[in-house]
Amino acid sequence: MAITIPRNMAEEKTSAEVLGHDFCHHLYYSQGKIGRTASLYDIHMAASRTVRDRILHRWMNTVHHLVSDDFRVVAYLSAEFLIGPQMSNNLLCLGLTEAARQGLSNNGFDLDAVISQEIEPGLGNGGLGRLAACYLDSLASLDIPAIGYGIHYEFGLFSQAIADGWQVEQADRWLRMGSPWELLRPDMAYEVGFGGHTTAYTDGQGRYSVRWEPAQVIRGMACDLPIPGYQSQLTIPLRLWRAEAVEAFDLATYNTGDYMGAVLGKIKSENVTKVLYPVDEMEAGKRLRLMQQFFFVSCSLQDMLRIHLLKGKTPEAFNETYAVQLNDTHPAVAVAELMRLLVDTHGLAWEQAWETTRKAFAFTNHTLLPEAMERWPVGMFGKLLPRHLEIIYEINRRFLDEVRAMRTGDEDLVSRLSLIDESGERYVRMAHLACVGSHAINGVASLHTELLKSTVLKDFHALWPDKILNVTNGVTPRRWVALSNPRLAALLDESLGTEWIREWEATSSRLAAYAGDAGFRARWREIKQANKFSLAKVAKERTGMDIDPASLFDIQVKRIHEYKRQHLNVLHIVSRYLKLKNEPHADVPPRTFIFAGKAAPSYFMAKLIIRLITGVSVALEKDKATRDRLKVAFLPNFNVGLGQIIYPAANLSEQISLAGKEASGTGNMKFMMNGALTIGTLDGANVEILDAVGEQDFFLFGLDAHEVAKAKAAGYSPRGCFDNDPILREALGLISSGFFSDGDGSLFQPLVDSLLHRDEYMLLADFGSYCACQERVDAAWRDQDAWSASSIRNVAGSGRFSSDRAIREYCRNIWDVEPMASLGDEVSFRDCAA
Ligand code: 26V
Repeated sequence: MAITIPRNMAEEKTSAEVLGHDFCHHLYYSQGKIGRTASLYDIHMAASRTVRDRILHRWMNTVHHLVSDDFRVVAYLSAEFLIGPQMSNNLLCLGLTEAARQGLSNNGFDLDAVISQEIEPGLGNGGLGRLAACYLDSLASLDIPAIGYGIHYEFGLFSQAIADGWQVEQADRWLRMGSPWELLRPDMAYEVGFGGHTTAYTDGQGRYSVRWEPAQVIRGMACDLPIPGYQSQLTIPLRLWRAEAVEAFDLATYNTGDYMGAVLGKIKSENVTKVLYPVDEMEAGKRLRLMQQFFFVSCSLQDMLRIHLLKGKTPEAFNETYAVQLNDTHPAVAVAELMRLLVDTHGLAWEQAWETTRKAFAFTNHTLLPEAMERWPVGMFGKLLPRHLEIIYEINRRFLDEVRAMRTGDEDLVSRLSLIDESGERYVRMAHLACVGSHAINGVASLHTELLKSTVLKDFHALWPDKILNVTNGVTPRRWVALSNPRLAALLDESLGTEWIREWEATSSRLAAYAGDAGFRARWREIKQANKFSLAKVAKERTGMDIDPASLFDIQVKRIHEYKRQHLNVLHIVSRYLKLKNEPHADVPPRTFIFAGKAAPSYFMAKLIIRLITGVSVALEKDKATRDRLKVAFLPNFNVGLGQIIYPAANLSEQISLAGKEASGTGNMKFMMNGALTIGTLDGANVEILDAVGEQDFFLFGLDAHEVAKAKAAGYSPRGCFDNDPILREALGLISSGFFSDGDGSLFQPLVDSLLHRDEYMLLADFGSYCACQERVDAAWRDQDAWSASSIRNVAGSGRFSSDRAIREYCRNIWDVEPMASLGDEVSFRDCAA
């Protein structure tokens, strides 16, 4: 007999009493503990499970509709999803924060203590992975049918400690306590082949066919994380694949007496999803990285095809069921894998399969840096994926024939466009594969898209003038305002009404009217002040330093990279220090410079930049005469959770990359939404931030991208800047003297030399302009009322940087998908009986 329980019971149980009761149930039955013996870990697990129960009903319904209804689903393929802490976001989405707080408190527990226990999954390097997470949030909140596909890394990005001023990497064991949010599905698994060889044969109907016999097969198991939308009916699955051995134990080997050998295969298979690669210099020889990419792509496409066929559709109609987005080139091998599945497995003709493939895929490019372009040595690629290499050659042959037909005689063009780089050792160019196999290519900010069209993808743009589009990045106001800045959120509720959380793009501009209201400005300042106190407390806990919330908080947080120019920031700090020493009575408002960010473990210069920041921090702290007016703090282990504390506390946002190098930036948007003013170059989305607020509310400096290109073409040499600027000479001299390195004059020499001899990122060219701009910041800061008004106008102007706007553009211009109409409650707890 079916269980007689009301429909959606799991969802209706939202009162503090029932939440508290169910929490106790999980503590007792899932954790095997009672209140007196429960650790914080137990409480956290039981609380998370209680919340997960409430997500499951929407999730089950979403999945039911995804597999049974006839509409196009977005499949977002990304090697990284940096989703951040889940508990507080899930409570926010479900509207359960206060009930959960009360329910726990009724049992003597504290929600904030539970939240602080959570270990965030660090399954991404930075901007690209976090963007994918913001997009899932928007997809779910806008009721767009979607699924995220990625990799279930056992170790995420390393966690960062600072020892003797240096970065030290530690393994990120995010799963050591288990992950309460995920659902493991051992029965949902696909086999993925590697290596071996191909054989051509003629099939029953006389058609040329190819069979691939891989040498190794690895199984991918689905690990699902639910991504609820804000007050929405939808919960999107984030399906991450974990590698497993097909056979846990090789009996044949075991029988020869080789026990260790018998388990070795299992270990090797599991290695595929062991660890996330930190973006380093792109090293083409990383075979395991290519294995990771193919592994997750193959599992994802097999899963999509299974669901598609389950709907009773034909393989060639795959693109009607899925709009597949390639998040950078990491999943680009999907183009070849879908062709293989359609042609080899499902017997489609090449032309038909190609049409389906191109209609299904679209590709986002996230960088212009030449060293970041993914390419694989042909030899390695062919050994690992022999069938895919054949397919790529065939795609290339047909594509280049088309090119030759359109541009007869231009063999230079042909070799520039080719999927294979044959200028030296041969490489497969993944960006070219993605471009050719997609119906749309997009950049991530206006300037970036224009530079794509005029530089790295110039030839493609000439060939297909309508194919390259711009979709400027966005960030979710749920996590980056509502969750991270509850004080501001309360003021916004009061002044704009609560719909700003769902409609940031349409509502934020209404704030501008309040910039002229003195009472409002005063409250605005109080909120910022309180947020600065919160950050100061965290800084004290994590570094032991006292930072003064009354000082201007000038913050640069992002991956450490020479193109992002954290060392330009440092050069200015050193020049400021020299000014305070040379003119002790100068009227310079107190500032605290805050940095955070990780350096790739093998990126020597980036690590040396961290060492310089910590060296300057220590030296300035020792100087009693200046330390109350000038301070530097480096906060270790920047991640999503720390970002949530940092962005709301910023007065000034440092976005100072060399123009033309930062594709978009998304931290710049998070700062802006939280009322920081930006000091920045005309790079990435800074250009659009400036456009949104106007020059009076933005501190602009430096060369623009055209000037950079011109200066480089003219043979830029940093020497001239050095010779002409006494302040710069003095600042570099102090660094070289060992003043920031306990007297060791050689420590920072590689950094100084690189600036004096090459200065690839043109710090010296922008130094003067940057310092002058920082003086304009000082002047502006002196008028606190005007600063607050500008801060309010920045938040007001940030509407277009909501990821909801970005996702609507993808839906309209690239995916051709629409929000789901209201979902029926097709499945519920009641359906459990067979
Ligand atoms: C990769 C590599 C690898 C080789 C050495 C240097 C290097 C530098 C950067 C990268 C990252 C490439 C992909 C990426 O994360 N891009 C970031 O994507 C964000 C979201 O679109 C965007 O806001 C950032 O500007 C962009 O750097």
